[in-house]
Formats: sequence, structure tokens, C-alpha cells
Amino acid sequence: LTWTPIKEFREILFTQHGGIAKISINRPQVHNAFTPLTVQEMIEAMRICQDRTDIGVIILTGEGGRAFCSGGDQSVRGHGGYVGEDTVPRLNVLELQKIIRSIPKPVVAMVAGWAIGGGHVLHVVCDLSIAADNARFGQTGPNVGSFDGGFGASYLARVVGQKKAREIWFLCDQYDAQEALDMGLVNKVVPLDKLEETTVAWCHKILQKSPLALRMLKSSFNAELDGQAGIQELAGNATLLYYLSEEAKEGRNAYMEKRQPDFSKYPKFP
Ligand code: 2NE
Repeated sequence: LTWTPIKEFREILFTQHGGIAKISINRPQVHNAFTPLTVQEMIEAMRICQDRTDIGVIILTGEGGRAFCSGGDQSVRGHGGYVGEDTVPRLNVLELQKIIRSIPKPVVAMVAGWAIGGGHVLHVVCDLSIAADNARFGQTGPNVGSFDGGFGASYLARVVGQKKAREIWFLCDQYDAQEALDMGLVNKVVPLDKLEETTVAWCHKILQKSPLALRMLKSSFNAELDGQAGIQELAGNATLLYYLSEEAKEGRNAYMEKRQPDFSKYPKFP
């Protein structure tokens, strides 16, 4: 499979294959732990994916086959957050989580090896997760002096249930791919050498579907959970659909032509 570079970054690889974009953390020497820069680059790549009309689905993954992501890089964790080159402490992975959830295109986590800590949360917030048989899942926060009580707790509980989510956080155990499948934490488990092939096949299926239907569905799934922000997403999509209609265009045309709009011909549906 050929992956064409979209943009060069320092800590991630950002490539595409047709309508599929792939964002891959490229720090295999630390099991793809992220720094503020890694996260900043992933956010930028996600924004590019959002803007590009030729991209229909995004794969999130890690390089090397031994880890998806091991969470925040503890070696740069300082006073008040993860410290980047500008010496400012940050927790910008929370912003990335929000973008993954709100970007109006499906995001698929392709998980080989460790998905741990903040890296585990990243796969949790993806729309779908496909795991290799070597994948290992878990939270470590209470072991290392951290926690993610946002999506990392509440959305995890929506995915696997309250009891299991509390077990995952309170015990910090690690779970293999089959256990993850059994608790509904991943969608599919495949041999490591079939991981990319399977993920790409799923992406191709997604690309054959109506993009507006997928967009509406993603925001509909979110709306129930995300309060006013979720309703804003869903309503934004309703506005997009309305702008595409002749009825909405009559309003704009009338304003531009300095006349009264004539909405009389548009049906008042039951
Ligand atoms: C992932 C795990 C269990 C793998 O164990 P193992 O034995 O297979 O590998 P090893 O030897 O631990 O790791 C290989 C190298 O990667 C580094 C290690 O220090 C080691 O380096 P060297 O000794 O070879 O120099 N490495 C791995 N993970 C790292 C990390 N997160 N930061 C810095 N270096 C890391 C095992 O490696 C492990 O438990 N890793 C730590 C997982 C962890 O606790 N992550 C942070 C959780 S907190 C978080 O992510 C977070 C949050 O809670 C809230 C908001 C945002 C983030």
C-alpha cells in the first residue's frame, strides 16, 4: 500500500492513500508517548483532514508495531503539565480528544501493541478501534500520579459500562485484545500482519457511504452525550443541509436582490 506524505512533521507521520488520511505517532523508542509537540502536530493534521474535501476517513495509529501510544511522555512532565520547547506546561491532549470526537469524519484507531494511559484514552475517543492480536490496553494514571476524569472516565464508562470503567481506573490492570473485544472496547481483533489491510478495508467501506449521512450520524451519536456542545454540532450540520436547499437560497437571494423573499412555494411538511 502506498502512503503519500501530506505534510512533514517532527514527531508524527501524516500521509494519505486516496481518501484515507493516516496520522501516526512516530516516537517508537518510547512506545509513542506524546509530548506537547506531538499533540500539537496531531491537532494540526486533524485540522487539515477536516478542511480537505478529498479526505473522508482518518486512521490514528503509532509507528513500530509495538505501541499505539503509551500516553504522556513522563520525561517532559513538569510542574503543572507536559512541558514543551517553549517551557510552558500543557495538557493539550484534551483539545486533541475533543477534535477527534467533533471532526465530522470517522476516525479509526489502528492499535498494535500498547494503548496505555493517555494513549488508551485516544483510542477510546476514536469512532472505531481495530486491534492487532498483540494489543494491550489499560490506564495507569493512579500509578503515576495522574488521571483523566473527562472523556477518559465518562466516555469510557459509556463504552464499557460503569463497573468495568471503574475497574480499569481503580486497578490499572492491562487487558489483552480478546478481553478488549469482549468488553466492547474495540470493534475487531486481527493478526498483527493483517492490521493495516483490515483497517484500510474498513475505511474503504466507509468511503463508499454517503458522507453527509456519516457526518449526521457522528454528530447524532455525540449530541446525546455532549450537552450544548453536542447539540451545536448536530445543529451546525442541520444548518449545512438547510443551506443546500432552494428554500434557504431564496432567503439569501432576496436579501441580495433587495426584495421580499417568497417562501410561499416551499412545502410545509407534516
Ligand atoms: C507501556 C508499558 C507498559 C510498556 O512496558 P515495556 O516493559 O514493554 O516497555 P518499557 O521498557 O517500559 O518502555 C520502553 C521505553 O519507553 C519508555 C520507557 O521508559 C522505556 O525507555 P528506556 O528505559 O528504554 O529508555 N516509555 C514508555 N512509556 C513512556 C511514557 N509514557 N513516557 C516516557 N517514556 C516512556 C510501560 O512502558 C509503561 O507503563 N509506560 C508508562 C505508561 C504511563 O504511565 N503513561 C502515562 C499515563 S498518564 C497520561 O498519559 C495522561 C493522563 O493521565 C491525563 C492526561 C494526559 C495524559
